[in-house]
Amino acid sequence: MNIVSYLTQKKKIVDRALDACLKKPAETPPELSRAMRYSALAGGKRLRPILCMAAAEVVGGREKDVLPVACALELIHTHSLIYDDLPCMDDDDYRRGKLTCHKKFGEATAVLAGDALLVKAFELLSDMMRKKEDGISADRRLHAVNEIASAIGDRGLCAGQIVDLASEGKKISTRTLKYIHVHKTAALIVASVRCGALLGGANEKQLKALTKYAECTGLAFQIQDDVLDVLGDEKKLGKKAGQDEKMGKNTYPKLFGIEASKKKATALKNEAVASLRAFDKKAEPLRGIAEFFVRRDF
Ligand code: GRG
Repeated sequence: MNIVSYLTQKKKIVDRALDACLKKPAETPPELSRAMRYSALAGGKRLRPILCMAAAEVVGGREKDVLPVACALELIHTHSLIYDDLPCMDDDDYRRGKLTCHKKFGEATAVLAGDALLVKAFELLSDMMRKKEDGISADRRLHAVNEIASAIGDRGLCAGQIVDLASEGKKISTRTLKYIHVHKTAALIVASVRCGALLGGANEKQLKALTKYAECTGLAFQIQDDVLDVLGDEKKLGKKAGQDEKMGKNTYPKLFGIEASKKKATALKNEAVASLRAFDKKAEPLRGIAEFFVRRDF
């Protein structure tokens, strides 16, 4: 399958849905709405929502039924990017080819826009809890919401981020590096796949296989991100390269070198693809996404 055209087509679906859910309600202050829309509609790859939809479809679910959850995942991801770029965190001026939210709107507005996007995500998720017509059980819906909440807080993104920040300029073990990557990046990727699978109707065995797939691709994604920070083209990346080195970040290339990092990412990709062996050709998008994660140049 042509994974690039698949991703392009799915991105359009997600972009349209995000645009609709971020239409400014009359009572929202215009500056807040502008900042939320600026960052959320700034042209990300939409990989987390696409993974969620692909995971639902591989177990027989329908894309349209998980689209609100897919959007919620992207809003959470955007929140994390806005925060990650703040001066108190990674202090970046560019993201997705544009000025970062705080550079464009100021720090206070960026923090509030990030918060409002995070809360909007849970608004979408709680709206989803009330739906009945798609036949998904209340138990599965609740499970999905819980997966997301546990993936982003003190055992997920926040945990990975705080250890990442505390490790800047220090020598850390391979174990700590893996902890950072697994929590700061892979956790949301795993939650995206697991939510799609749960809502799509996965049985225990399918959920286990898809979780393994997501853990491997999630880590491979961050390793490739580290590699791109060294080798990538700033225009394609839409942000400054070489930032990890500048900030004294601990990365796979820093600890093991570029070639070993690429090999590790490829080995993880192979493991991810192998975990899909029980699925038929409906799993082609997931296989393609795993390949894309380690071959991408943006
Ligand atoms: C979500 C409650 C909550 C807190 C966030 C700031 C923070 C805590 C965590 C930082 C997480 C972070 C930004 C990790 C990096 C992940 C990563 C590699 C992002 C780039 O993802 P892409 O390439 O970006 O999918 P696009 O722009 O395409 O969406």
